[in-house]
Amino acid sequence: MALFGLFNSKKKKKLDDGLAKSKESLMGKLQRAVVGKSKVDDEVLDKLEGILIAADIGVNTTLKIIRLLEERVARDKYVGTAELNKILQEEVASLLMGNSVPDGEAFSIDETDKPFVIMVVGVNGVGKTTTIGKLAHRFKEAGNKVVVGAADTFRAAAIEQLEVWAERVDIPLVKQKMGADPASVAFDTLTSAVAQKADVVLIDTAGRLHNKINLMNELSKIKRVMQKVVPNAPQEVLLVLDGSTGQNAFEQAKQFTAATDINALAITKLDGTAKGGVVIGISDQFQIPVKYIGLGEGIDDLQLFRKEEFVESLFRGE
Ligand SMILES: Nc1nc2c(ncn2[C@@H]2O[C@H](COP(=O)(O)OP(=O)(O)OP(=O)(O)O)[C@@H](O)[C@H]2O)c(=O)[nH]1
Ligand SMILES: [Mg+2]
Repeated sequence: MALFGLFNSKKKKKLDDGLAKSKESLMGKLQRAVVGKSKVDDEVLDKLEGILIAADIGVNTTLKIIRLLEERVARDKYVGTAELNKILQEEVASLLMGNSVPDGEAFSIDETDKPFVIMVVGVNGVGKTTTIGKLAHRFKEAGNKVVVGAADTFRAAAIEQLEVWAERVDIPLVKQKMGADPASVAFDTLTSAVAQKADVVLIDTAGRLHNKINLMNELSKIKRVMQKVVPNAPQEVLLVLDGSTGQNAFEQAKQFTAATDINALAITKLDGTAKGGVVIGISDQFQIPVKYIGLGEGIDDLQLFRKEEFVESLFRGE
């Protein structure tokens, strides 16, 4: 139990440290908004609206939050500004969809669903390859046999980068030459995974095709070809978004989810940005769950997204 506690407090510290900039910016503004005010009134809520929008939470989600707070103020008659942080935490957490899965469950694969294939997609530079490295590590630590496939054949460096991660995690990688057909690499990877009785397969894809139609066609082709080997693959299509781009990440989520069957989201680079609020907007506005968050470039810098912890870390007043 002690070890478990230590592990959890380390994780919490990583989350708090990662979100520090977002929190500082938010808290500073919140404090200024309530200076000289003892009660949450229309004027405070009006300022809060501007603050939440500026924190990249997005207009629609911000309006929902303000409405919840208005209801709360009307219900409780008197809400002191000292309680604002706490109430904000409660209302934002209540807004977000989905339940958090325990780490143990999140990284264990159902016997009947092996190999579990995760195809990782997203525009260039968002953190796909890094997220694959971190995920491979988590799945391996949970006792799974993991294989990665270098289906981003667009540039040699992309294959090499994934190779570095595969070596670091100590798992097999399937690749072909630069410029090879990505669908063919994915096919080889699944064939090899089945032969090795692998539990989890992670497929890296390119983000930089000439245009969106080409990219979407290529992703469909990779899927179709994988299904020749594993009929229900890919069980997960993970869209990676760069959280530090704020509303741009939101736009990418919109475009990708409209064009492909995405069923999980990862939001990276939340460390060192003040735009962490974007996770709340994305989590609220899309039916697809935010599953993972990236809090750094290192192998241990990936966490499952837990809404209560996240909201607490962002809004907790010191
Ligand atoms: N600070 C920080 N950096 C990250 C995180 N995730 C990825 N990066 C960095 O972002 C840069 C791009 O990451 P990649 O994993 O190469 O992104 P990609 O989507 O595979 O990029 P392409 O293959 O070029 O499309 C690298 O320098 C990573 O180290 C994160 O959570 N935090
Ligand atoms: Mg990459």
